[in-house]
Amino acid sequence: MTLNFVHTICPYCGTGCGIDLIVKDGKIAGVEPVKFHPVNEGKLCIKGRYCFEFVHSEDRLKKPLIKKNGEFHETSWNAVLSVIVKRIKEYGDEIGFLASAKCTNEENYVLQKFARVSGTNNVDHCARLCHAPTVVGLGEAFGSGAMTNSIEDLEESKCILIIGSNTFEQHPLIARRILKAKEKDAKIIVIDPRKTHTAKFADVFLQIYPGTNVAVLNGIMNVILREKLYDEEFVEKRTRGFEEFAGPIEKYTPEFVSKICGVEPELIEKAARIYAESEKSAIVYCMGVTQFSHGSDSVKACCNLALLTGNVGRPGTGVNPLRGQNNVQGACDMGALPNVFPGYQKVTDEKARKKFEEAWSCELSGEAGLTVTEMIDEAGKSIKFLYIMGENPVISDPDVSHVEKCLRKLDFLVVQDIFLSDTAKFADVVLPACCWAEKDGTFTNTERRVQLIRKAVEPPGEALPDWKIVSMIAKELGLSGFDYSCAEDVFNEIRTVMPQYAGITYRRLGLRGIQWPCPAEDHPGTQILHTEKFATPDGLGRFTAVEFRESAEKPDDEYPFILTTGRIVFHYHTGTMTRRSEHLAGEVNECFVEMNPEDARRLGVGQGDCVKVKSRRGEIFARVRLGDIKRGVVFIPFHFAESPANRLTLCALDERSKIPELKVCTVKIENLKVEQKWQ
Ligand SMILES: Nc1nc2c(c(=O)[nH]1)N[C@H]1C(S)=C(S)[C@@H](COP(=O)(O)OP(=O)(O)OC[C@H]3O[C@@H](n4cnc5c(=O)[nH]c(N)nc54)[C@H](O)[C@@H]3O)O[C@H]1N2
Ligand SMILES: Nc1nc2c(c(=O)[nH]1)N[C@H]1C(S)=C(S)[C@@H](COP(=O)(O)OP(=O)(O)OC[C@H]3O[C@@H](n4cnc5c(=O)[nH]c(N)nc54)[C@H](O)[C@@H]3O)O[C@H]1N2
Ligand code: SF4
Ligand SMILES: [Mo]
Repeated sequence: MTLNFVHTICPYCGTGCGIDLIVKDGKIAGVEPVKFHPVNEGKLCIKGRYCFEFVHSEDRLKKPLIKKNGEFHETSWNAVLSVIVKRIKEYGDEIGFLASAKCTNEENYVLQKFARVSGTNNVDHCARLCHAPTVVGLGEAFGSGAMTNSIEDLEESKCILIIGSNTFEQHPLIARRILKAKEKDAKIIVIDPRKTHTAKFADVFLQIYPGTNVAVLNGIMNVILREKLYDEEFVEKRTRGFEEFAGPIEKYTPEFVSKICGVEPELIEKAARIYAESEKSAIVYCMGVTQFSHGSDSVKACCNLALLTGNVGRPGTGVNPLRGQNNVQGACDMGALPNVFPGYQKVTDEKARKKFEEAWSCELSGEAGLTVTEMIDEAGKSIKFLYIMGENPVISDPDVSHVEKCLRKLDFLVVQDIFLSDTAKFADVVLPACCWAEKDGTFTNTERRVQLIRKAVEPPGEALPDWKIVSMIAKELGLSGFDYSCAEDVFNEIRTVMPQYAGITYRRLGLRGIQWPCPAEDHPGTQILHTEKFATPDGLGRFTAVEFRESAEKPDDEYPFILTTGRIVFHYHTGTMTRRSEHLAGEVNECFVEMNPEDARRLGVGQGDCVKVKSRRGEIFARVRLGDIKRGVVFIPFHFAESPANRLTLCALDERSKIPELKVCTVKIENLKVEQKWQ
């Protein structure tokens, strides 16, 4: 028997916990948390504990597949490469790419380079459905769209305001730090329509209606201004735009705001005083802030609040968007976005473009490309060929009936995945990729920590690392600059074009990783951003006036409930990985709709009953789960392909960031009375 321990990182959420995979005779037999890891300190959540269970699934993709007469047939790499290359040549720039926050930095770098060198900036990924408003809003206010402080640093805080984040279920090992802060007497404020596991630990809980964050945050700032609880010195020395911002706040009195968000004025006042009067206050936010047609405004309101009270640039403070996917921070850093090259250098900036033209020896387009949702909409029009690496939009995009219709209009669809996902079923060609345990590379977690992942086991069949597949296609097309022999080769190129990563080497990463910016090899990396000045052109933090706007759909007689969607602790997104895990699927394996008990009573339904949930886009079945959720609001997780929440959601976009409003749409609920099986 051979036994090996391979140090790597958990493949699920952006917390980035350090793990050792226990490899017995070439198969993963278990997981141990790394004791001295700076993020998880020897602890794991349940997903981390069982993160290896999908790796050796029988139904992993093992060979390239090609569709003929509606059926997939196994084929060789050579055959499939020549088909893809022939098609790419046919479509010129009518082509789009979806990169992947599940893949490594190296893989995302190679994919976006391939897209750009082939002449298009049509490259984007699931950050569009996630933290695109953070990249825009936090980017404008502070000059950088990344989490300002560190996970460990949260323990220093005296007040943590958690808005739109169910940290205890979605970032459990960050929640652990919040609990440690609470043990040291920090006050916890939670703003959420649901009394989540996170909200149960709150000292003050504001149970608002979905879509009313801007109102409640403006209300809090109204109290802070009125009671002169703000930090005048910070505002004067380190910010600009205060006057323009403060004027419009006047009308957001707690009484006015209370009517919009359904929370007592006294609670808003209480939250305002605790946040402003604590010596160090941190804001933690996630999808309950970003996934709205006004997502960028909510992010800016969070920034305004931190600037107003001088809660930036010190330990225990900051504005901390919790990045979702294991490598969504990295995929953004790598330029898997339509408007920026690696390192957030704008494609429209001539100097930046020249730099990349020189580095990659090619001509580059100076026009921003299309986003995920735009590429899907343009399918069959300006996009004829779509290449999807590690995303599953048929379950994860809003209004999936529309997505399916669009994918059918494509001339050619390539899907590169580890399983035959629901999206792969629409493909003309499916390419088998290695999963995280079968390759080397780096992930960048939510606190900007770049960390090594290491190959632990051999891939199934002929599956290859994503960077290798894309490089093979590029070379087959005759492009130069894709002769990488290993992931480290790619990383060494990344360092030369991205100042934030310039000082990072594989050797330096060791077991703890390094937090960017790290400009030189003797630089230790950066724990806290904006300590002396902001990353804006003039070094000042920028206030922006934001007004409350309503969500795209409002409840009416026909569709009386507000539906909000999200996650549970046991499952991950579209379920391709967690639903193949015996232990995780064993916990929860069917869709539910969380309802207020009083709403359920009026409908005549109870715990466990099967109901039909219907929106203007479609309908699904789910089982009733009673919970502490605002009256008139229901919650459905989007993990279950047989009852996809995204049949119901709509594609109303935030104008600035193009994120869809995944957290608010309206539905009706029908009591099926008789038990119906829907699978
Ligand atoms: N177990 C698990 N963990 C995950 C993931 C997963 O799929 N499963 N996914 C990862 C990813 S990619 C991401 S982005 C994160 C997401 O992590 P979270 O954002 O924490 O998760 P969600 O369930 O999408 O939504 C968070 C909260 O927003 C609340 N909410 C809804 N509407 C509003 C509103 O109008 N205002 C406020 N203040 N709150 C509102 C919801 O009730 C919910 O509690 O999780 C990451 N971690
Ligand atoms: N209604 C609703 N919809 C939502 C959300 C919501 O809150 N509500 N949240 C949104 C958010 S925040 C996000 S981030 C998105 C997530 O949306 P997606 O990224 O589409 O969801 P995942 O299930 O993570 O899909 C990842 C795919 O990559 C595959 N994969 C895993 N590892 C690898 C690998 O190493 N290589 C390759 N090639 N493939 C791999 C998986 O099998 C899976 O098919 O969903 C969004 N959709
Ligand atoms: S908190 Fe996230 S990274 Fe850590 S073990 Fe759980 S899923 Fe994995
Ligand atoms: Mo996400």
